[in-house]
Amino acid sequence: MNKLPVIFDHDGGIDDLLSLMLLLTMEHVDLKGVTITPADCFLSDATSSTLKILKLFGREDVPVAQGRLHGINPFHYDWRAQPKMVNALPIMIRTKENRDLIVKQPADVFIAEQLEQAEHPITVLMTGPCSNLTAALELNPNAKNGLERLVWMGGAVDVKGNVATHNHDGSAEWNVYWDYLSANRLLKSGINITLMPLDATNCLPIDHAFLSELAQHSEHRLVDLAGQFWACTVASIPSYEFTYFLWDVMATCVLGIEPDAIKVENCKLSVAIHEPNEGQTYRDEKSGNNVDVVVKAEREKVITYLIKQLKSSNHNITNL
Ligand code: AGV
Ligand code: CA
Repeated sequence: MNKLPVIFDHDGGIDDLLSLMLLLTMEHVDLKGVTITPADCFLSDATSSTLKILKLFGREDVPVAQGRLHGINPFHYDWRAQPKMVNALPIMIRTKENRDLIVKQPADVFIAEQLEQAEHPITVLMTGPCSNLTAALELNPNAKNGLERLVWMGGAVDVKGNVATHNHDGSAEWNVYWDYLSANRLLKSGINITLMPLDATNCLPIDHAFLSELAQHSEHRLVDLAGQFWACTVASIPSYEFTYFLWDVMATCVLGIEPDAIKVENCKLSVAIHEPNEGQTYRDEKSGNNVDVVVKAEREKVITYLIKQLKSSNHNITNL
């Protein structure tokens, strides 16, 4: 079987780390590298969690590159600190990280090199802001040829966003908002994009119903560990603005789930770059760029797929 070559660019949030776990359960994926954006996390925490999850899955062959680029709108410090809880779980403390996996190149340079040298075009899965990939494509004009498609958790097309701050009308989603100038250029670059926006992820809040469904399967060690990770997000519940959703994990599902679980619509989108809606991803028939937008997802199919995958890879987990 020809495996799907993938680079995973994430920003260290709890669902980014869960996405890494899910990705590592996918037998058809050939993970070429993990790159980190220091956005909704602290770089050192996110590096640690990444290395430990790779170690848990026995994947000390996967290079890890750290990002050096910072966005315009920093994430709240409370949110950036959330993943510290994950790193404080006993299993994560016990698992020793292998820092030899960290490459010397910064994330943007690493991505540019990987795309340029790709034997088969690479799929980039991105669950944070897009600064690393945009920079990579601009560093090296050949890099674009090595990119099969980008699957990105970001944006809010026909629903409200999740940015709630001064001088903003609330229409933007945070991953786009953090570095909206890069997002604007990325859409214009003409690459193949599948977007997983809030429109689709809103159907899966990390609420008690979801956590209970997961808990029914927690005799499987990886499902139990995932449940522990998600439990670290519940301080966000049930606040109206700050509910946690399955965001990044749903974007990761796109790589493996049956196509009938999601509804994709080709839309012309632009990214706003001025107040009061900078970072908004809006429909723009006249000058927008083509993007495959996941407009809807089947909640139960996503949960079933997720649990199936987590169960399937039990044998890979070493020292739980
Ligand atoms: O907007 C969703 C993105 C996802 O990539 N992130 C978190 C996910 O990793 C930002 C975000 C929005 N609301 C949040 C976020 C919250 N309440 N806590 C932490 N991060
Ligand atoms: Ca994220």
